[in-house]
Amino acid sequence: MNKLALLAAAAITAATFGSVAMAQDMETAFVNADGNKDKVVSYDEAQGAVSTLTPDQFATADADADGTLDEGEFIGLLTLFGTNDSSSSAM
Ligand SMILES: [Ca+2]
Ligand SMILES: [Ca+2]
Repeated sequence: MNKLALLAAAAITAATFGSVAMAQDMETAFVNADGNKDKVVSYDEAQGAVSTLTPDQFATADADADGTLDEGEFIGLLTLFGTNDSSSSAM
């Protein structure tokens, strides 16, 4: 019984740390995508992170329609794709 409780606690811990790590991944992905470090990701920069990105998808993620993605919008874009694609899209 104690072992089960430990396993449950470990699972909860893993889930908690997993989502924190994922948030940090998203932040890292944003920093990596922002090639010129102006704190926003242009369409070209976003394509570097998501090679299959279409203008429509970019426009969907660009919530305030200013033509660039801020960190929240970029994370929204990654969420839209349901994946952290930054490692697998390397040429
Ligand atoms: Ca930029
Ligand atoms: Ca925007």
